[in-house]
Amino acid sequence: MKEQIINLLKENENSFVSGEKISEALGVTRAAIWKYIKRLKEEGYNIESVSRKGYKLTNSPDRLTFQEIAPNLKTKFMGRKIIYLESIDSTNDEAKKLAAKGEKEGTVVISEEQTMGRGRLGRNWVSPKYKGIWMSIILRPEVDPIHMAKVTQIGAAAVCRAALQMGIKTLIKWPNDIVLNGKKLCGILTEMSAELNRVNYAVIGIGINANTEEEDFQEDIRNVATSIKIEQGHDIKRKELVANILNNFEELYEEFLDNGNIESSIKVCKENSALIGNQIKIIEKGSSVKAKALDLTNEGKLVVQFENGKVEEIISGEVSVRGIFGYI
Ligand code: BT5
Repeated sequence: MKEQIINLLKENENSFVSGEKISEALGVTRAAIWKYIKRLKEEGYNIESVSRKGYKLTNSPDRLTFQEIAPNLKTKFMGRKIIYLESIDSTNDEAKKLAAKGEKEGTVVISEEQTMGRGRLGRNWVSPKYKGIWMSIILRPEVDPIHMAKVTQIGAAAVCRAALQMGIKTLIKWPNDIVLNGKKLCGILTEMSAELNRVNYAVIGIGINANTEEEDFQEDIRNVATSIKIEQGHDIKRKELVANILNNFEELYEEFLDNGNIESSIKVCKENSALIGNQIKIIEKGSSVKAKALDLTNEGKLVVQFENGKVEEIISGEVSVRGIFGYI
């Protein structure tokens, strides 16, 4: 009911809607409406109430609900259902549970905070309340499971393009990071359930430090992590960024559904690469090797040249990449 009331007020944004009209349209008493309005105000909606005139919506909060994201959404199926949570352990875990129970492709789980946000290999992901975008998209691609590592590249390209549409120039640090001014802004975690030749479902988790502040990052990651707010000095509209990401993600993902083709995503990843042309360290299972990053293949593998001159294509798997002197 709360959602219906907000929709009605949004249709008439900046003008009054009488209690009587809401009551007739939605079939609830005026006392009930008043209670819902009170709750909406507590959630951050600015609603003026004037006797005999009714209610006027003057401002909506930057909450990541479907109502708030939908006005900027241009997708057919991505994000057409958003499961909005105040708090959860991990949106990837929640999305996996829902997918296992049959939740459809394109459904997105978003939480205002994660109490056990996860990175790769059981690492921790810091996810403070209302300050970031912590979301997971459920996918059911009819492609061979060998293509699934590419989904992370699609996500990276979608985030990079979406940020650019808001004037934020980021770089993609293969395989799963987006960096802003040399520090980590976003991490991506793709997980799947598959049989030998069939994907049951996959979940792509995207974590973005949108309005996170320096003190939200513990000491140990403060010199590698950043947020849009830290870099730009002001808050950004998270709901707009989410919609932009979903719009871009759907377009790039539809290309992928054609037999795992990620040409457009790779183009974005190459043009905005933080690594190509640079000396890097490739870290796997604790040991580190120096190399030069040369290129990305159409399959999403990183082409590197080791110090002995040998050129190799590496797959994302359990690899981390660092710059020679620092994070990139
Ligand atoms: C990642 O792992 O970068 C993947 C992060 C995915 C997070 C999303 S949020 C929604 C969904 N639900 C989840 O539970 N997860 C996904 P990895 O490459 O392993 O990097 C993890 C490392 O990044 C940590 O060990 C820290 O050093 C650093 N880190 C932790 N929190 C960070 C943050 N908020 N911003 C930047 N760096 C962070």
